[in-house]
Amino acid sequence: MKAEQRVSVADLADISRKVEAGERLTVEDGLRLYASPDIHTLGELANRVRERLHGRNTYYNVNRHINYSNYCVLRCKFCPFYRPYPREGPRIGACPTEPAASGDENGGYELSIEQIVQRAREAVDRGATEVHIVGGLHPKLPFEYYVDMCRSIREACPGLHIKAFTAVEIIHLSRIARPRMSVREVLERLREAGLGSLPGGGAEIFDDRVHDEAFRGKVGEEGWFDVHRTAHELGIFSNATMLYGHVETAEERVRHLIKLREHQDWAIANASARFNCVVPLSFIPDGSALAHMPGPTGLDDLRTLAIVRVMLDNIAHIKAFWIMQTPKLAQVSLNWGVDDLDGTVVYYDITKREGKGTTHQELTVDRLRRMIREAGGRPVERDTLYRPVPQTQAAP
Ligand code: V47
Repeated sequence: MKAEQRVSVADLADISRKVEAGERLTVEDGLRLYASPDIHTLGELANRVRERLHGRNTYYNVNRHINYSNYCVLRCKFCPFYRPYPREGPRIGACPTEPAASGDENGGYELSIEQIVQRAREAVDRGATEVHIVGGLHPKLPFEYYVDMCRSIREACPGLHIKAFTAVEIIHLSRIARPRMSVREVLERLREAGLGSLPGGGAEIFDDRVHDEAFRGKVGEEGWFDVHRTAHELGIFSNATMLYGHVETAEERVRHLIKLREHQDWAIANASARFNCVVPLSFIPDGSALAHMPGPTGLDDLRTLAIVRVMLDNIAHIKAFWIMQTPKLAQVSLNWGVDDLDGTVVYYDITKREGKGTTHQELTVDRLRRMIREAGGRPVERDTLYRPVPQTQAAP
């Protein structure tokens, strides 16, 4: 992404004054922050907002990501995860990366409910408070599979929070349910079965040009907000994401953020739930149809996390998902506006920065706490709804 024009340090004085006074930043302010070489002033501004909200508290969670299947009817150019559904159907043991699952030689797989529950049980045994479950838009699995998934996890692990299904998956479920269901009905059925909240995935960049270039065919802005609006009306909390560093411009990023801010204003005034956090996702080109692109640099990552913090004055938490930003940069970002790290993770199939062959990607609690302390933060284990989790033993 190009910074269209350079802005000098002195030029940020009026933006600093606005942030100090708690005033809202405009699209133009966001663009000037993107164009400024003064990453330090930007970091200070973002930290001022972060400290006003959270002091030095820095949140992390003990969680487990479960990706139930990578079969998907979509072909998003940025996504390295999807696989076409095989004509002859998946076979047990055929997928090299998930040999225990039904799959195929191309790396496609789908997990059974028993396998998902087993992973949830393992997570609880290791202290997890949350499972984060998402997958591709599977062409064959019936609606009952998803309801069964939530119900079976809740029965096996009653205290575990189920954060599952992006807005795009929820719309897919409303289309495959027989008889067809509205988004509201889908959310109500899933909540009855144990769903606790929605993750923020699938938002990408809210812009028609970017949509047509990078994820044509996928539910766009209107559908994404419709699902989150309905969830918030029903009292279901959710998160929001922005996938940055592919074909979008700085202005498209800033306008995306303003749309999230406008929705949050509406939710605070009219609904019983809202966005808990924003998760800026740094594009990883490897293995995607955009593999020729460089992806964001470290400075672009830091700048974006900080800009998200100062633009979104009404969303409590900014989360660095270290899988995307790397643990090292995620740690640095704790002094550039970020107050939350996701998480222990353990396994993640959608993207991987380094090393092939295994989807094991884990940070231990000790390591997360050490990263936070070294950055001058006070580590706080939180649950999905950002309530502190009582510590059973003296944590380091
Ligand atoms: O929706 C796909 C993105 C998302 C790539 O809500 C990619 O707490 C980078 O939404 N490079 C899934 N990103 C992840 C997600 C998420 C992660 C952690 C926490 C939360 C939360 C949500 O990953 C997808 C898509 O936007 N994605 N491909 C890629 N190559």
